[in-house]
Amino acid sequence: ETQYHTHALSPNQCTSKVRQTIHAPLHLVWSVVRQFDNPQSYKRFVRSCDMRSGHGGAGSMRELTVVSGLPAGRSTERLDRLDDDLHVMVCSIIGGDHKLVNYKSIITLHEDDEGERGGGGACGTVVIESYVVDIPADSCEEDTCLFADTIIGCNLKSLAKIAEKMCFDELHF
Ligand code: A8S
Repeated sequence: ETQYHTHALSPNQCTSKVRQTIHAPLHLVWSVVRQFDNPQSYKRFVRSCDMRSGHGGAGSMRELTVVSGLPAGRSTERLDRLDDDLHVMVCSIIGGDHKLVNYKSIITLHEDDEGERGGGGACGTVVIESYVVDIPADSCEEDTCLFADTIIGCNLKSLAKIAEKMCFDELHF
């Protein structure tokens, strides 16, 4: 679980990790996460996503516009790696009008057999998202990580809700 989440840090950078358990099978969760060209399906702070190059494979670039009320308007992001076998996705933020400079995130999915209820088989997924980012000159490590952790926490909670609904719908309809 931890092998992809060990980052080399420069002195002015910080890193953190957010973990979310989802009561839905890995393939369902991955089907949502892997769509680089459709982040707004679960990231509620994203207003729109325009592809600048590629169609969602490694090397693709997207430009996001963010919903109002946040200290940012847009973000330019690149998909560095998408591994459908290992369930690893690596993205870099390469531009925008926000304070997350040199941001790089890694998201991995893992089958969760703990908490498995008798008979039903494994139906759980653990999502781990970690990142590295520069600490702005006018900020500190604690505030920078709190800001990013809060956004990622919201994203992963929303992802859980959507995947759990997909799982429920698959079983009942
Ligand atoms: C992600 C993670 C983050 C996104 C941040 C941290 C962002 O989209 C928002 C506000 C900002 O100030 C920065 O996986 C930025 O989306 C919601 C525009 C990059």
